[in-house]
Amino acid sequence: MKGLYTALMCSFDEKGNVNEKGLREIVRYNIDVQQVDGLYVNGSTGENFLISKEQKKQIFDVVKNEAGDDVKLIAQVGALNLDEAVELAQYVTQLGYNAISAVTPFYYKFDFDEIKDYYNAILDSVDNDLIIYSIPALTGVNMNLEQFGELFENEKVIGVKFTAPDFFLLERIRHAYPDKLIYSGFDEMLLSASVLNVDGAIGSTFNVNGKRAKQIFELAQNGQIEEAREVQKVTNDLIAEILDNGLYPTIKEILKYKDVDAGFCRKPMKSLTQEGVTKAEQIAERHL
Ligand code: NAY
Repeated sequence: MKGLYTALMCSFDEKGNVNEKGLREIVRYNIDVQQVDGLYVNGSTGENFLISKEQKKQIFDVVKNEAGDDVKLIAQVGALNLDEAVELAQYVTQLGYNAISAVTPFYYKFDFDEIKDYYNAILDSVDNDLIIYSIPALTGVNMNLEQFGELFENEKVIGVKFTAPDFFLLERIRHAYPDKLIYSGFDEMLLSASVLNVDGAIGSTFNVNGKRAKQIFELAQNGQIEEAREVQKVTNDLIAEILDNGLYPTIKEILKYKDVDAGFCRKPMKSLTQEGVTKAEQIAERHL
């Protein structure tokens, strides 16, 4: 399960329905052109928190059907409605997803016992491995080393998708749990995380910049830090412009520029203005 995973985008039509043909194109582009090791399906980048349970299932179906066994597949099933999370965990396990992942429960400021119960409920319902999805900037949930350790006691919890700029905590987790998988979550910090010996990364910008991300990761693993720093610099020139223009809609426009039918974002996420679309195309021309 090690390696580079794209946090997969989903193509929606103007009404917010899943555009299955477009989604298949995004899957193929990631596998065939970006050559990533796997896909992380229905994460933040997949606009997971803006879609219905039925749409989540539809996306899980289409991605598995298109990807087959070409690459590893991780299904993000976490939801505030725990029944839904359990149902989705069972659904993707039957479909043959290699692992599940679940975001820490958010919004109600759950205490750690409640967070632990949430993960145990999901884990007890399926025969599959789980990767914790930690993204404190969006969830407000900050777990410390001991709390990660408590969750790791369950051997079905095989790792964490660590989307935070806290390299002190990352180093402590790496040192304390050498057998757990750590995936770096911020693409602009991939080199720094790779130096700390993470097992892989999961990123939104890999949809369009996966090849370079893999270079950064592999160069760092080989100890070629100078070269890795140069590729991270070029990557960050790209990421800075994407963030400035609007993260997900800009990645979609870049995909469209590459003839991949990435469609629209779900409301209330806004679409780019014509000026924004032109900017996205210029970003693609200059950096990709
Ligand atoms: C997800 O579930 O899609 C992710 O969390 C992937 C990680 C991304 N985080 C978010 C919130 O989109 O790739 C990162 C991020 O977009 C990138 O580093 C730019 O900041």
